[in-house]
Amino acid sequence: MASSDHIVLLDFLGSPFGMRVRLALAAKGIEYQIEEEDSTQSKSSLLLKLDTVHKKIPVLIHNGKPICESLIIVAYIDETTCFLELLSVCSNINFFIVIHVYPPSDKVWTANGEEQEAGKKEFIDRIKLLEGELKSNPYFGGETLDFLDIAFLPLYYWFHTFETFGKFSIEAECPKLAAWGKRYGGGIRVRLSTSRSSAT
Ligand SMILES: N[C@@H](CCC(=O)N[C@@H](CS)C(=O)NCC(=O)O)C(=O)O
Repeated sequence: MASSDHIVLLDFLGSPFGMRVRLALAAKGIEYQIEEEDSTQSKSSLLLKLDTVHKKIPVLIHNGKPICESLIIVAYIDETTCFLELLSVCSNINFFIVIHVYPPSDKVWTANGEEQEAGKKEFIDRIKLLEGELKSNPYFGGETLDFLDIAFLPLYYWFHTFETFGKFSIEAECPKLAAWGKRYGGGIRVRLSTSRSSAT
């Protein structure tokens, strides 16, 4: 990606998947415009045109070319820039864990009774795996952040929701992970403006 490139992110505020892309763009220092979808309205014609299969945000538009699926977009950003090799230190096991931690997390706050308890147990088991991967490092990448930091951090902003609905403490279950979230999630500055671009 060159500084003259036209980069637009189709997203809406609060989406953990969109947040992955914002984090990757921020980590690389890439300037971009945001085209905000209104989650309370029907899908925009732009989204329907760009993601004809799943019709989901985020979509990154690089010089008019759409790229869909948050982790594919993060990989694409990494491959087309050279400031920081986010993928180089990411193992397959990390990739597997982060993909499989999202589905049970939904059940913690949307389900009830046995289904919620099962989701909670599964979620805690998986974040414990992540806690193990962190070891005693500040980031999953060691001294610098890597793909797993970016792929997982958006879920950190939901920790309070999971704890409130699931009635448990992530800090008690995974103290290192909670500390990682505070350190990394509290310090990062991601652009959250809602300015509309002229992308069509
Ligand atoms: N696997 C996709 C998931 C994206 C996703 O679920 N996006 C949600 C917003 S958080 C969406 O667009 N939902 C609209 C829908 O399901 O129709 C990714 O990682 O990009």
